[in-house]
Amino acid sequence: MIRRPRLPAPGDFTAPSHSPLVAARLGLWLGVAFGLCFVTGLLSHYIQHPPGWFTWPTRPVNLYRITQGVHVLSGVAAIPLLLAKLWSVYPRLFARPPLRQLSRLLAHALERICVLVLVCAAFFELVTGLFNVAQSYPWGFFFPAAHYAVAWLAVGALLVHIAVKLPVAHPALTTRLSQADTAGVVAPGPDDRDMSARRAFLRTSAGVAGVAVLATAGVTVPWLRRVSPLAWRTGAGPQGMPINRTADAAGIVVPPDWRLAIVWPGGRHTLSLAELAALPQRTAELPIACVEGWSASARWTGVPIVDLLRRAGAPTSRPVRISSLETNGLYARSTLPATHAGDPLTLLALRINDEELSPDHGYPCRLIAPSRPGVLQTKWVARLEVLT
Ligand SMILES: Nc1nc2c(c(=O)[nH]1)N[C@H]1C(S)=C(S)[C@@H](COP(=O)(O)O)O[C@H]1N2
Ligand SMILES: [Mo]
Repeated sequence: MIRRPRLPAPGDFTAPSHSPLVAARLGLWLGVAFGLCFVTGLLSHYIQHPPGWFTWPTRPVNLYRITQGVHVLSGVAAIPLLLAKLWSVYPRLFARPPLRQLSRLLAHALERICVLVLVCAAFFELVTGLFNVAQSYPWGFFFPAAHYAVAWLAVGALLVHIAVKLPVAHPALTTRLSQADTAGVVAPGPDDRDMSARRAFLRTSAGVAGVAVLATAGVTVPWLRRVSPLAWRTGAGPQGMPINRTADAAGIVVPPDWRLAIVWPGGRHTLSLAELAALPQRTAELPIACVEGWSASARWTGVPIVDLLRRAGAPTSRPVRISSLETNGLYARSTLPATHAGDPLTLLALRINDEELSPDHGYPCRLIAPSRPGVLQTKWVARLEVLT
């Protein structure tokens, strides 16, 4: 007899990992990872595009290094957790829609659309983020803008999803997975075997997430570098520091009569490199913390921006725009908020690790400020402009 082929139903999938007990726990871990990733990502966005109400502290000097490290690592941890969660719940795809009752059908459809948006947005964020860590942009859109916009989609869909699933997730989370631990007094029954299979699945998922984090963490945690195959950037590069954009790639030609210009409403002052080098210098250990996740620390020596402004007679409690010799790069300019401009550790650096800056690190001088994204540490500086 030939059986008519039929679509499977959720009940046909009998692996113990297809269980709300597993899905809810993975969901909780994913919620934590996504939450950390979203908050740290939002911070990074606001630091680069500050709304009027936003200020970012200059201390500890490694603050941005830490928040951006958390951003990249929580994103990396979310990848295996998301795959495990999808494996756990995919039989639900075959649940029959409740066709009889319009209101239930609508609720079902809305829930499905929300899950679809959530999964697509989450994959988009994790995949584009991973490519960004690898500094590869095999697409036509501008990564930061797209990554930021889709983050809101993901978080909106996530909140709706949590609200809808709470009635299932809450009892699932409060049911212990270890009831079967009767220390071998009675032979384990089928339910006990399911429970230990679920525990093993969860342990494996957490383990894979942990390995993925360790494999990436060396980009930002120096002592993990030896165990991190993905930490290929940190430590490489001239003068012991990685380079994102070389002087050649940026088309930098330093004119022989280069002078730093300091301008403010109603005033202007210029200095040659020799004059800058003759001013009192300050040395500080500060990190470059790239938004892509790699970071590395160096000893920088230069003149605090606040001292330069004071000597020139310019106002010091204002934001300062830093412009470079670069004519058409995305990061040719940056703005120091007033808090950073006034901090004595915000340097116009002339030296790195006791050597003159190499062309790739920003010769003749570069900005280096505490707790600031790498993209805003402008190299090849030509002009400081005090804004009103
Ligand atoms: N003018 C200019 N400054 C720049 C950049 C740039 O492209 N142009 N890249 C920035 C980025 S993305 C980073 S991470 C740091 C890297 O500094 P480094 O090459 O000295 O390590 O420089 C920043 N300064
Ligand atoms: Mo960067």
